[in-house]
Amino acid sequence: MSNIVSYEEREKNFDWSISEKELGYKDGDIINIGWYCSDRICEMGKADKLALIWEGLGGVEKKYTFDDIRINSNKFGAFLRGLGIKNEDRICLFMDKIPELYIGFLGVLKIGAIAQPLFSAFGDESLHVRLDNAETTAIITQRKHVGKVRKLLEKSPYLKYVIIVDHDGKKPLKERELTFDMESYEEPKDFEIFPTKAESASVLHYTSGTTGQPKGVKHVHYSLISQYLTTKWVLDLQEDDIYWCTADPGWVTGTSYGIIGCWSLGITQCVLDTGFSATSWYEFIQKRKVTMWYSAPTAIRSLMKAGDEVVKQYDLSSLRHLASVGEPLNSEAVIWSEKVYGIAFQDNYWQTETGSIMIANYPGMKVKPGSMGRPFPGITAAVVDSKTFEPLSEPGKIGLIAFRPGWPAMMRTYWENEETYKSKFKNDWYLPGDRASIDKEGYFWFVGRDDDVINTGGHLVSPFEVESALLEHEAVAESAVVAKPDEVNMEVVKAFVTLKAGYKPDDMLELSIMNFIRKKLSPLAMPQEIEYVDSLPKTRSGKIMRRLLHAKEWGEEIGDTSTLEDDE
Ligand code: 6R9
Repeated sequence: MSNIVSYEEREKNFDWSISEKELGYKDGDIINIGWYCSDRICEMGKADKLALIWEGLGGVEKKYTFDDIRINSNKFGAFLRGLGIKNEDRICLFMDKIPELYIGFLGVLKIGAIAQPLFSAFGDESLHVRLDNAETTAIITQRKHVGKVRKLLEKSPYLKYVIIVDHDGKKPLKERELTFDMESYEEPKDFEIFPTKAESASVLHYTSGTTGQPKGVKHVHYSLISQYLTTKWVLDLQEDDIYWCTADPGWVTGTSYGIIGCWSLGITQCVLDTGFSATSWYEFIQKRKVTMWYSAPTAIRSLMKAGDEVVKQYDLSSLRHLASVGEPLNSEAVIWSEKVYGIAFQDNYWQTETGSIMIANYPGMKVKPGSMGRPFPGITAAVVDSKTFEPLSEPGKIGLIAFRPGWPAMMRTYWENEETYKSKFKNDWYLPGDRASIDKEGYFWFVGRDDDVINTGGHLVSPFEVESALLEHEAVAESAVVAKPDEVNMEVVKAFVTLKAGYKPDDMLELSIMNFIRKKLSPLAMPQEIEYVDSLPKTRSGKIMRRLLHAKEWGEEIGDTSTLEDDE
């Protein structure tokens, strides 16, 4: 049955209770995402339906039905409970995109604990600040990543357990390390799901801001109400779809839509746990007969670069609907995708903090290439003046994107940082920190971020975090980090550094600094260029003027420099 109804029709009588009814939820009921994504689907008669088709390096394949997902997430839950882990304890999932990541996520939620997924590409420093902030009790990981965890054990007394899901018994375990084998662990009898309620914490995702350490965005089980309905309407998932969300669950797209949305609808999804290449992606779509594909602009631009010819070598006729999120999707990419795949990528906009899609193009709506689309029904969105926070009524005027709080998946706070959370609200609007304009027909057009956060290939990198890490390099005296333009990733990290006396500004040192950041933080946070300078532009109060360096990189007007330290 098609989900397609016109935008106007849906907008007219919208109420979130539409979603609650479909999920059989009433105010005050128990609501547990783990149960909704597995047990409930089995109870609906889909126990034997495939939930996950997983493919790793060399074409290795694993398949799980919804009943397998139910049983294995119960095993995870029982194992963690056996260790004394209770509801609200933070449990970090630090794995590649292996089945244990997806299933373990539900297991953590089933015991009422809080899932804290982190990219397995993170270095020990990135990992440490996030575990430290959440005072995480246990980390679930793979052999290949244990080395990074061992580095931070000494300074992480709260971290009681390091759980390895693929231990082969060869190397001895160290302090606090345990093994858990999902397949061979005995199925628990009478496993009881923790009776979480709407406001019980579910997921803690870390996101980067301009200043300060990364913030832990706290979500609750009630977020399901938004995630379910946006998946159904925007991603348009239907009973026989084969869905492919290319996002890693270390990123909110990989949990809200790579686990919760699709499985709460009982849809089969496939996961490819190998690096990116145009041929391997097309081959995957052809082999798995993917019908719905949710990806990101950087990947689409890389596919564009690979060219039209390679597309013709594969049968991609299974594709029915394509969507994109994370960065601006330029109209060229929309038009190109329509040309080569016969259907266009449809853009949507949201954030870690919003928990679910807020502005979107979707089936049943006229799509305008280059626009993010219109607010999801039930979402009150505006563009407001940056000083008065009053909505700008004139079409085409640029202002700050603003949402009226109250949709189910909205974050409930930043972990241990209520002050910053509060600072995101002005005049009863939640401000996501982006600029846009709205046209006559109510379509939103993205303009840019309102802060210095770098969006590289859809991943937010804090200049502050990179600058702090740079200062730990023996040769660096001072640093300033900005975005520089890049054809594929839109933006990449660039660092300006001044050196300590005795260090030569040469290529060897540049490589050494780059590698230092890659290992400490992540490959994405690694500067793609280091520019040596004698001094950095600063304000009179001593703040580095990143804006000035940014403007130079982008060939923009420099603007007001009245507070600059060494202006004449
Ligand atoms: C889901 C996700 C959020 C930030 C957001 C904005 C940018 C997201 C976009 C987009 C232009 C789009 N962003 N979608 N910019 N067009 N369709 O991306 O979450 O990692 O928290 O990033 O990404 O700047 O504020 P998150």
